[in-house]
Amino acid sequence: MHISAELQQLFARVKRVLVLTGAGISAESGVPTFRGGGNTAVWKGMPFDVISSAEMVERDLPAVWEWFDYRRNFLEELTPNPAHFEIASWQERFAELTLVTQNIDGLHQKAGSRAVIELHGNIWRARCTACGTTYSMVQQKRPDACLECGEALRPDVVLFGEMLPPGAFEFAAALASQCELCFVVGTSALVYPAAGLPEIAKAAGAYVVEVNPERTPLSVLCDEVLTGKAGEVLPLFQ
Ligand code: BJW
Ligand code: ZN
Repeated sequence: MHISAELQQLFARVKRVLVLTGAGISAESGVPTFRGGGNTAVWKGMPFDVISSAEMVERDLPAVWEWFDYRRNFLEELTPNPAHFEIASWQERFAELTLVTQNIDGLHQKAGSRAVIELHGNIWRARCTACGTTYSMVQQKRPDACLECGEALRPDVVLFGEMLPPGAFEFAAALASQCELCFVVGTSALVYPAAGLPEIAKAAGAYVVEVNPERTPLSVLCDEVLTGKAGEVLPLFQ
């Protein structure tokens, strides 16, 4: 693994850094990724883009809950890996560090990252389908129905065909257009609008670095591609 002299110098002097992460950063913690790696998520014969869709919430909410309850159970035992910890340490290193994640697993927060911009929600929260009240499921069960209005609850995550949390992308996009260095870690960069953030950073003049064992559609746009696992590559910046 070779980190260029240019990147090392930038890393030592820049003030504003943005990191976009995807499922690959949690792979070494034991979280299956969505695409590729032979570990593609399937639930009772349904590919994840069928079960994790707005349509399925309408059609069969109990099945959606079964799938998310199963995943929360599985995630409970998992811990952050060196990649999560390295990024958490960057909060102290840079004047402004923005961490934007597509992950819903909460492992960045477990590693000590604060103010994580979660574009696709969080698996540890439920949300009322009618009034939007949210309920934490961290070490507690969700109520059977909304305590405010009695309507059904759903996972507070962004499924295919749904809008991102209001303002989250716009906030991240504004920071992407101001950063000097942008890391794209462990994402297949296929899902939009998240995959648009490095494009915004690049267009605004940032140096864009990808960390991934495989190439992605973003690789050609990147100034540097660090081919390898996040948990092995990121600690090299220490
Ligand atoms: C490692 C590693 C290691 C392995 N170290 N790396 C423009 C064109 C066409 C379509 C659209 C468009 N704009 C929007 C859309 C529609 C859609 C979309 O993007 N579709 C594309 C697939 C084409 N987007 C949406 O629907 C979004 N909403 C939206 O745009 O609202 C406006 C709107 C509404 C209605 C109509 C149209 C527009 C919402 C997207 C929500 C995504 N939700 C999911 C599921 C969450 C719930 C759940 O978990 O079940 O989020 S999908 C899934 O993909 C999940 C992820 O966050 C997301 C991204 O995946 P990610 O993180 O990149 O993971 P993988 O598995 O794909 O890749 C892993 C990578 O890691 C690989 O590259 C490996 O090589 C690598 N890796 N080990 C480092 N150790
Ligand atoms: Zn409600």
